[in-house]
Formats: sequence, structure tokens, C-alpha cells
Amino acid sequence: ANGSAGSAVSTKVPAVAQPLAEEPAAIASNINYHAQFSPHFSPFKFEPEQAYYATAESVRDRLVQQWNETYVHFHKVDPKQTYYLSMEYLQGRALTNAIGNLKIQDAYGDALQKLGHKLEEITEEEKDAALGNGGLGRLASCFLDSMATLNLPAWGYGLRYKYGLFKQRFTKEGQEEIAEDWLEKFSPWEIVRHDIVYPVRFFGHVEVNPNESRKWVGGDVVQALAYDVPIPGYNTKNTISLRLWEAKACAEDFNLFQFNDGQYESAAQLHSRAQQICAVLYPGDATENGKLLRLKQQFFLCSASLQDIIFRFKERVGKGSRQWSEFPSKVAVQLNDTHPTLAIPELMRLLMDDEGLGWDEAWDVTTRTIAYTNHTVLPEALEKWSQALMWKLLPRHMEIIAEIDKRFVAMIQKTQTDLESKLPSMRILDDNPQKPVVRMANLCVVSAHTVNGVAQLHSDILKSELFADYVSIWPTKFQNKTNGITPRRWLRFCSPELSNIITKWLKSEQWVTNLDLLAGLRKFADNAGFQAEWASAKMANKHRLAQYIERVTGVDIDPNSLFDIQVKRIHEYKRQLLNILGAIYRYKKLKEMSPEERKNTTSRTIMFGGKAFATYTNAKRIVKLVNDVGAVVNSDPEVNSYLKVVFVPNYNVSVAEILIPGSELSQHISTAGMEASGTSNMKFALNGCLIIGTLDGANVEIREEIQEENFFLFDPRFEEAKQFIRSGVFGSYDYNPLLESLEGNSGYGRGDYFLVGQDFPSYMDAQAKVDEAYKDRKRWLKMSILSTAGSGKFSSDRTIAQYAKEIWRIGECRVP
Ligand code: GL9
Repeated sequence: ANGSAGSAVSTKVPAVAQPLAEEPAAIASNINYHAQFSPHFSPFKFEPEQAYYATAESVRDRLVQQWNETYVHFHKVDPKQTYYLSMEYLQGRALTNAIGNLKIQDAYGDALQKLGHKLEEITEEEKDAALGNGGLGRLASCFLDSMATLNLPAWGYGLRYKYGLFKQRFTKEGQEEIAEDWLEKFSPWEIVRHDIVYPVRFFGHVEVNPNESRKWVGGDVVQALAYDVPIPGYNTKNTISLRLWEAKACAEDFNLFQFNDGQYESAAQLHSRAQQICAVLYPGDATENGKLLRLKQQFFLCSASLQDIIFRFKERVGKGSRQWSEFPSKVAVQLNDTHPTLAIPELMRLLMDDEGLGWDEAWDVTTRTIAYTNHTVLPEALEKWSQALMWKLLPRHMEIIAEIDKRFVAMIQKTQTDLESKLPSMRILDDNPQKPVVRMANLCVVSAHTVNGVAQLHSDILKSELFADYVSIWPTKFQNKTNGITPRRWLRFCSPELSNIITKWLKSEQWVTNLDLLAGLRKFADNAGFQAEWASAKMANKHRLAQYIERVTGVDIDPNSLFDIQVKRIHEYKRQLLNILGAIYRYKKLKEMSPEERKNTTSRTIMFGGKAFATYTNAKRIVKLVNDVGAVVNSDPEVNSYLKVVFVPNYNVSVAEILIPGSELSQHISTAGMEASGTSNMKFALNGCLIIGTLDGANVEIREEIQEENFFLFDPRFEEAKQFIRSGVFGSYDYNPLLESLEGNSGYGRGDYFLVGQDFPSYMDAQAKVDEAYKDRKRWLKMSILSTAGSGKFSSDRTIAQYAKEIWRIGECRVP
């Protein structure tokens, strides 16, 4: 497929030992160089935009140098390496992060000043790389930062979507989606690798050779071209790679004959079909065409990545002596949800059809290589692909999947006869004649050596409900890996004010890479001096946020009011509806009060942010309701100094970096059992923002760490009573149907499925406690400090160290 893995390794090009500029003057001249000779703009123009691109290119040079050294070092040491396969990465901006991780912010700040620019200003010129939808994609990006920082031999693989997550705008009708062209003027953070290209096939048929071996042939072949995004670790030379694939057609696929005949569209048909593959993140899959495209994307990622992984394995063999059975001791593949499940049959196919292994040998290698993370228990989010579609697009893979299913059934029938009645739901193939499908999660559970959930409660639910039937067969396969967030982006860089105070009082900056050290702040929680500094940092962040809100919405908010925020994808289970109903109730009560009574209330600014999927009607109705409520409340002179309701448009990583440090209360109020983990809850707690939340996802563990008196819990009563019945104290009879009827919960979409009405009274009780607590400034500050102090567990460094030790079995590989 391709001849070389990279110039640093296998060609004779001498390494360029360009000394990196350290002095501001030399850096300034390097930035200048890029402004003049990188051919993107007129060399005579040096406005903030040009200054941003030139600075980014200057920083990029450093990253490339470190990246090369890292690659060469990994190649030499040849350790076991992890490959993280994800359809989504929500990277956000890269400049502040790169400069911060390389610890060159002062030098670059000074250099830019010499050039007449401010670092903080030019960073605003960067567009977010939003190649993800929400928590799952952002988790992947936090993980890359931790892998690099922990010096782990690990890489990410993903797709280079031309259009990432849409831009959100509000009109009278509600949310409007606009394509976001993040590559419009090019991205300085990616390096195209014309030497790394693999063919990826679609459709076609299976040919059986005389010796019974099989070969997938025919159909369409597109090329996968690699783009590398260097990912620097914090305070280390290690710089790893996020390799994003782009789909391209070959020159031969351009029909010159047709073109010269004037048939321009059909001449370029194969080219435009190839371009569709990476055109958009998550193409709508309501239509058959949409489903086909999404499946193509998934296979494209899996096939290109595995070919690359196998190429590298062979390249590091040392002249052909390595056995395939060694593959799992050199390669760990982590599937980020079921989206890259096709890596399983694709690895089987490559090993059997291309490398000549037999089934048993290939199965042994595959199952020892692949691990799977589940991120949701919501039935509608568990992927099921039509068997007919799969046979059409991937005939050889369907043969392999059917064989895995057949062998699984035979194994159950032979060794687990007590499970035979459960077999229909445990199988990979659902042969329901109405609509035969492949259940991707089942394929993952059967094939992966490890399956993990993303918070303790979620992992428990996986074992007791979703995957309960498999636990008796593979009792040790299931693990928990509670999610985490990178403390670099989510505290050190997004809130320098708070970070400086923490460093000052802990007398060290070690907490940035050892977040458990934040527990050392507990002893200052009551200290008046510390509290005063804490309060002033929070206030500075509130002012910054208020200015931002004023700029993007025109709404003037009061920094002395309680800043209450709920930001996340709009979804019924996350219950933004409960929040806005609470705000409506608050407005109504304020209207009924006398001016004197109002003065005794706590002033609040309730902020929402988040995108609704374009075709999710109810989510869009919620967006509209929040905007309509805001329009009325904010312009009501009688009460608008006590209450404001704001929908912050176009929530994304960069907006989060302003909102989170400036907030005081954040809402994580999903219907219990539905949010697998949540990760913004960790970001808010880390920034000293208090949480009002349900006992769901990682909230449970956050509350444990920061102590229950510092967490506003609601809805425990009803949930507790039900849990008590479910725990079996009243016998083993199945009371679930009864409990469900109690909830008006007998079918998705019927009754109060998300328990909004059910939980409303206790939610309002909890909100009243928030108002009371806010009136006592010292108590609030103490709770805020203790939130930060208890957030150490939620560093993605901890999460990734656990994956490395307990799932991937890889160790550190630090560049000297
Ligand atoms: C999610 C879960 O819903 C979250 O609770 C969890 O924190 C993250 C990361 O593990 O994964 N699963 C999922 O499909 N999404 C999540 O956020 N959705 C999106 O990313 C849009």
C-alpha cells in the first residue's frame, strides 16, 4: 500500500537540528518569518488574524520537532502501544494549550508584544476544531492530552471531517444550524502525510479460492490519506499524534473521456463520492443514504487505522522474525463506544485473508488486542445496523460477523446451557424477520477482552442490567474506568487567576500533573485570607463571563447575582425542561411578591447553553422555550434585577472555557440512571462551582469526594424508596413492572418518562437551599473551595493511568 512510515525513520534524510528560539526577540523574528513566507496572506498584512496564523506556525515547528523525536524514540524502544479509535474528537482551540503545555507562554507573550499584538487577543482568532458532538468526543481529546503528559506510547485515530459540529444561531423559529467550515483558511495544526495512504474498499463481493481461502474484491476503492495533529504533553518532550484520515479518489478514477465529452458531473462521480465520506460529522441517518454514509465513515476509520497499525507492527519487526501471536503484546486497540466496532471483523479479515492466519489464530490475536468502552445505556443510542445494508457494503465482514455469532451460539449451547433461554437477546445477529440487524454492542462484548463503563454507577448498571447475561460467562471482563478531564485546559489555562492562587497556597505547581494534591486546599477552606483571594478570582471570572454574554447576546447581567449554569447537549433525559420550569416558577413567584419581599430573595442569572440535534424536535422546542422565557423575563423591569434567563448561543469548547470558570452553581439533573457519567460536572467542581444534581453518572462519585454537605442533592426520596424495593429487602419477586407503572413509565415517550413532574417539587426544595446557602458568603466560599479540593480524582491523568495499567498493559516511554 505505501512504502514508508515517515521520513524521520526510514529514509536517509538527515535530521535538521534547528535550534529552537528561546528569547522573545528570536521568537518574534520567527513569527515574522512565517508571516512573510508562509503563503497564506499578503506579506504586508499583519493584523490579529495574520499574527495568529504566523504564531501558530511558529509553535507548530516546535511541535513537529518534538513529534519527530517522539516517533523515533517509540520506534527505537518498540514498546507496546495503544491506539485509541474514535469517530469524534472535540479538540477546541490549540494555541493556548500548546503554548501552555510547552511552557512558553511568557516568551511568546513578550515576542508578540514586540510585534504589536497581545497573545490573549490573537488566540481568539482561532476556530474551534469541533470534530465531535459532546461529552464522548471531548473525553477523547482529554485522554490524548493525558496520554501525552503521562509519556505513554499511545496514539489517537479519527476522521478529518470538513464540516465539524454545526454553528448554532437563534431566529424567531428557534435554533438554526449553519455549516462550520473550520478548514476554510487552513489549519496550522495538521500536517498532511502524502507518504501515508491506504486503500479502503466498499461493496464488491467475496471470491473463494480453490484452497478455501477467501478474498474481498471488486466494488469501489477510495484512498485514506493521513493528516497528523501533534498533541504535546504538559512539561515533557513527548508529543503524540492524532492521525485523522481523509478520503480521496485516485487520479485514474477521474474519467477524462467523459469529461472531454462534456459530461463533467459523471466524469468526477467517483471523486465526489469519495469526498462525501469525510464531508460532515455525524450525517443525519434518518434516510437509507444517510445510514449508508455513516457506516462507510465507520468502516473507513477502522480499515485505514488497522492497516496503519499492522504496517507499523511489521515495520518494527526487525526483518520479519516477529510472530503474529506477539501482536497483542505490541498493540492495544481501544474502541471509543461501538462506533469503531468494525475494527473487529476488519482485523480478522486482514489477518486471515491478507496475512494467511487461520480462524483460531486470528480470533486469538483479535480478542487479545481489542477493548471496548460503553458510553450509554439509552436503548436508542445502542447501535444496530441492518444486516442487508452490511451484506451490501461489507460482504466479507458480514461473513466474519456471522461466523463469530455462530461460534458464540455453539459455545453457549455446549458450555452454558442455563443461558439458552437468554440466547436470542445475547446473540450478535438479531434475525427478527421484520428487520434483521447486527447488534454492535453484543459484537463488542463477545469479542473484546475488556469492557468498561465510564463511572462506577454506570459500570454497575452494565453488569446488573445491559450486559448482565454475559457476566456469568466472563466474570472478569467487565471493569469501571471513571471518566476524567484534563486539568491543564480545564483549570490551569482557562482560569489563570484561580490557578495562581492554588499554586501560591500549595507552594507548588505540582497539582497540574498530580491533581490529588488539591486536597491540600481543604485546610484553608475557612481561612479568611484564602477565602478573600478565592472570591476575588471567582469575581474576575464572573466579570469576564458577563462581558462575553453582553457581547454575544446583548443581555446585561449582574456579576453580583448567583451565576447558575446548565450547559450540555439538549436532551430530554438531561432535563433542561426541569430547569426552565423552575425558572418559570421563580419568575411567577417574583411577580407575586411585593418590592420589599423581592429584596430578600437571592438574585439569579440562569444560563443555558447547548445544541439540539437538527432533527430532534422536542429538544428544539426546549431551546425555543428557554429563549422565549428569557425574552419576557429579561425585559420585565419589575423583576429583572432579581432574575435573568440567558441562552448562550453556539456552546462549544472555547465558550465552555469562559462559562465554567465564571459559574457558581451548575446543574446536572438527568433522570437517575440515564447519564452514563457526565464530564462537565467535573470541570465545574474543579473550578469551585457548586453542583445541584441527581444521583446519576459521576455525580455520585463527585459527591463522595467533595462530601455530601457541599453538593445540592435532590430527588433522593422517591428514588431511594424504589431502590429499596429493587434491592430485594422485600423478596425476590420482580417488582419492576409495578414500579414502572408508578412512574407512568410503561413505554418510552409515554407518560412522564423522564420524571420531570415527579421530581419538580424536590428540585424546587433543593433550589431553595441553594438560595439560602448563597446568602451566607462564607459558607458558600467554603463549599466552593472544598469542591475544588475534592476534584483530584477527576483528572483524566488518573483515568488514563488506570486504562494503561488495567486494560492496555502499557508503560511509560519517555523521550530523553
Ligand atoms: C456520553 C454520555 O452520555 C456521557 O454521560 C459521558 O460522560 C460521555 C463520555 O463518557 O459519553 N455518551 C454519548 O453517546 N455521549 C456522551 O456524552 N454523547 C455525545 O457525546 C453527544
